[in-house]
Amino acid sequence: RLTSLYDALTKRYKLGHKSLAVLLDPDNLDETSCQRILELSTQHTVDYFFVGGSLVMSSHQAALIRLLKSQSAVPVLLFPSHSLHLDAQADGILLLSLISGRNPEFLIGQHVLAAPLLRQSNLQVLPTGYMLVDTGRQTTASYMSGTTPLPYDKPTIAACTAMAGELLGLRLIYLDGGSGALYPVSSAMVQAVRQAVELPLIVGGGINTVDKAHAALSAGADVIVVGNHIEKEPGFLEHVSQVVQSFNNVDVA
Ligand code: 1GP
Repeated sequence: RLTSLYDALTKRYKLGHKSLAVLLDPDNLDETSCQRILELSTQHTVDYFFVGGSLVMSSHQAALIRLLKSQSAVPVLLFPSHSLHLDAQADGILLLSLISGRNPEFLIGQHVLAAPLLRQSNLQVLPTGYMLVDTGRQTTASYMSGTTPLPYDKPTIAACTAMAGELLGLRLIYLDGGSGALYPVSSAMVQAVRQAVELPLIVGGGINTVDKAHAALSAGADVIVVGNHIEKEPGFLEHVSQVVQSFNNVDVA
């Protein structure tokens, strides 16, 4: 089913309008940082909260989503690593198919378990081709999914993978260096994927300076995701939000 969140995202992509997603990992976030992030998100543009992590304890996640929904109008999207991580309090879900890997469990298995629950819920579903990229050290996501990430310096493989995802009907591509990556996905890879598909492109992992944010957006990311660095230093939210807004000269109705 197409959804209003997806329609809005596509509209922004077609207008070249860039977005910021702040990833909150329920297991890493302390309450003080969370309150500070919420406060900053009322002063500086945040387009999405992504909630998830590779080792989520669901009680923490439920409490976090409840807090976000009670204090903020920013849409909350689940960024699940497992079908156990569904939560109907969120607005939507990035339904990730891990197309960089060859583990059927994360290509389709978890989705089969989740499908009836998703149908019963009001969660907006955003079918997403999820691509993990090798960025210098094994990330939790790569280890937990039992998959080999895309080689860092092979943009063509990334482009063909994204193309296959688009042909299979996925609606978004998420290129991820993994949480706390030593360095982000290369500009060459972001550009190659951007040129290969006509889908909104999300890029995250290791974006911890304004220069890295700028590089990802310049290379063609439509949405950048920042997790760790905002969790550690909430003040970075202001700086990265300003970088995103500097790209947005077109008004979106
Ligand atoms: C990880 O893309 C996200 O899945 C965000 O990564 O925590 O390194 O910002 P960071």
